Amino acid sequence: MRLLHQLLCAVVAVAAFSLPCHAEDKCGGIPGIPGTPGANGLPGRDGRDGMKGDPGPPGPVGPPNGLPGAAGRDGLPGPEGEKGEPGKKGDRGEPGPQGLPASLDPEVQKALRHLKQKILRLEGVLALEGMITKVGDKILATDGKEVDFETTRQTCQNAWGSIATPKNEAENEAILGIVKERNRYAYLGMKEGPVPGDFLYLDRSPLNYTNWRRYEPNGKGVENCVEMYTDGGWNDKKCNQYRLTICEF
Ligand SMILES: [Ca+2]
Repeated sequence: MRLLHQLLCAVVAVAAFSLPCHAEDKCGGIPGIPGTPGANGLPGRDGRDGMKGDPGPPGPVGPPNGLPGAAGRDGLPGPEGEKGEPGKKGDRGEPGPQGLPASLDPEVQKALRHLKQKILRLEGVLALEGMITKVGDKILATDGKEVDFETTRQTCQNAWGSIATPKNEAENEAILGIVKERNRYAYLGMKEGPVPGDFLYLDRSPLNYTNWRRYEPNGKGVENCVEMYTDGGWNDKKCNQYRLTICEF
């Protein structure tokens, strides 16, 4: 160390010596040997944080049977499940306050008038198109098909009506209008009762209007149904013939 110090001093002396001498300088003798370096200063302040380094490699897989991690977030909702069994019927609630009778309730009356008007308009359209015949409170209609008595009865019932049953001359004429237009006989809503020759309405009540043709009914218990001819007269006939379906509503 000492040797290094001496060497350093010599280098400095030679360097200083070799410097050119300017006019203003006092070029004198050989400069002295520099003193020993001072002690180290105090440590400087910490520098700024450096840039973030790259992420390190993933760590090793932990041992099996390790503790489970925290639960993940909820997934998307799954598809809708099947409809469950209906629940049990609840108890009957308390009755509500009594309202006005419909006949006195102006709102109900207004709604009824409105409905009636609409229905009348619809009936007008259907009558105009020849799809219905109005007679009194009844509406008559045909689907144009010819089937046996039982099918006619069922067809009319399925349409929320019943097989055409004339109970006065006006109704008989109205049914006749359809029979003549289609030029097909039609079964009427009546059948022979337990007594041969005694015909009844389908609710088993006695007929209050008839329009038998001459010498009819003559089936004597064999012709249990009644058909209308194209002159409006009635004939008792077997029930398995194909006749025009005419219903009343
Ligand atoms: Ca007959």
